[in-house]
Amino acid sequence: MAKILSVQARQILDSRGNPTVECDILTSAGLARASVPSGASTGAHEAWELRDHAKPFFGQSVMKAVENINKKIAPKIKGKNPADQRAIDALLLALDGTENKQKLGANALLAVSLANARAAAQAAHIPLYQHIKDVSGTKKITLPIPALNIINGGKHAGNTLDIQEYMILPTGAKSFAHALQMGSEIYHALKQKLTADFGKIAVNVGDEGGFAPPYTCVEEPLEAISSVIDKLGYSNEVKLGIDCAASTYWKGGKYYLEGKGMTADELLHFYENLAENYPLISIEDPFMEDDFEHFAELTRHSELQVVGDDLLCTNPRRINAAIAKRSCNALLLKVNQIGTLTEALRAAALARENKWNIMASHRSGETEDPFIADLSVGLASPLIKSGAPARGERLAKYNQLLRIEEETKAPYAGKHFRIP
Ligand code: 2PG
Ligand code: MG
Repeated sequence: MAKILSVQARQILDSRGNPTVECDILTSAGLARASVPSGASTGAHEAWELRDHAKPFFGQSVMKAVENINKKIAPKIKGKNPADQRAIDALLLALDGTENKQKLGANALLAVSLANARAAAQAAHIPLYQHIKDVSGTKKITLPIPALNIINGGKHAGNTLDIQEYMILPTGAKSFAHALQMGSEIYHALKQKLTADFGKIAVNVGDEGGFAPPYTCVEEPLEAISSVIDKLGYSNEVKLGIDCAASTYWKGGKYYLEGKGMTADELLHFYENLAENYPLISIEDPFMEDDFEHFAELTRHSELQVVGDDLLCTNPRRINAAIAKRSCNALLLKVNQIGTLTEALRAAALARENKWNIMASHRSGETEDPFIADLSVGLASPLIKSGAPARGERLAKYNQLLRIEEETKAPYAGKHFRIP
C-alpha cells in the first residue's frame, strides 16, 4: 500500500499571469503534481477561490491557500493511502467545514484533491484516466469531441463582441486526432479570412486562444466561421456552439446585446432564430445564472444542447434543481467550481443518471496541467472544451488526448453523439 509521505504546495502563475495554487504529493510510488485553474466569467454560486487581497499581485496572490495546504492539510493527510479518493476528499471537506470552502479555499482543496488522484494512479501503476474510470464506475471509455473556441468575446477579449465563445464541434470526425486536425485547419483558414477582411489587427487572440476580431454583431462570427467550414468542405462534419455567459450582459432585469435591451422572452426568440439560420447545436448559459425557468423554456422549445455552466456551478444541489425544472440537457463540468474531485464526479454521475450530456471544461485562466483530458476520457464525457487549437495551456489538454487515443485506441464519442 502506498502512503502519502509529504505534501508541498506553492504559488505559480496561470495563463493570464495571475497567481494560482500548485500542489505536490510524494508517495513511495513517486511525485504527483496538480495545479488549479481560475475563471473570469465566474458564477456567483461557485466554491470560494481564496485570494490574499494584499499588496502583491494587486491582491491576487494565493499565499493563504498555499499555507493552508502546507500547515493545515499536509499534517492531516500524511500517512494516508491516496487510493481512497473519497476518504481523502471527505477529510478535506471536514477540515474546511464550510458550505462553499471559504475557510481553507476551494483552490487549496482542489490542488490537493487532484494531486491525490494522480498519486493514486501512480501507486496503482495505471494511467490517470483509468483511475478516474475505476473511481467513477464508467463502463467504457471514449475520446471526447473537442468544442474548440476559435472566436473570443465578452470578458475574455479586448473587442466588443457580447457573446463570450464561438466554438466548432467536429462531431463527424473519425477520431479525436481527425477532429483536432479539422479544428486546426478551420482555425488557420479563419485567420486568413480575418486578415484579408480587417488586416492583421484582427488576429490578435483572447484569453482562450481564439481570435478577437473587431466584430460587433452576434451573427458575424457565426457567418464567418460557417463560410470557412463550407469552403473547406467540412459542413457535414463540423457544427457550431456558443457560450453566451449571459450573466455578463444581464443588467437591471434586461439582456443587452449589441447595445439593445431585451427581455428574456425576446432573447429566447433571438436564440431560436440563430439556431434556424446557422448550424448551431450547442448553447451554454443562454440566460443569467439564476433563471432556471427560461433555460427550461429554451430546452423545451429548441433542439439545442443547452449547457448549464454558471447556472449549475458543478454543484450537485443546483444540478438537482435544474433536473427538477428540466432547465438544461448538458452539464459543463469544471472541477474548480466545486472544489474536490469526488464532488465533481458526483455532479457528473447526476448528469449521466438523467441522460444529460457532459462537457468537461477548462477555465479561461489555465495552467499546463492536462488533468481534464484524463477526466473526460475516464468519465467518457461526450465533449471537452479547452479553448482554441492554439496556445500551450489549451493544447496541453488536446495533446494529452492525442496520446491517450494512440495508447487506448478507444472510440471517438462523435459517432454516438446526440442531443438529449
Ligand atoms: C466559461 C469559462 C471557460 P471562465 O464560461 O465556460 O471557457 O470561462 O473560466 O472565465 O468562467
Ligand atoms: Mg461558460
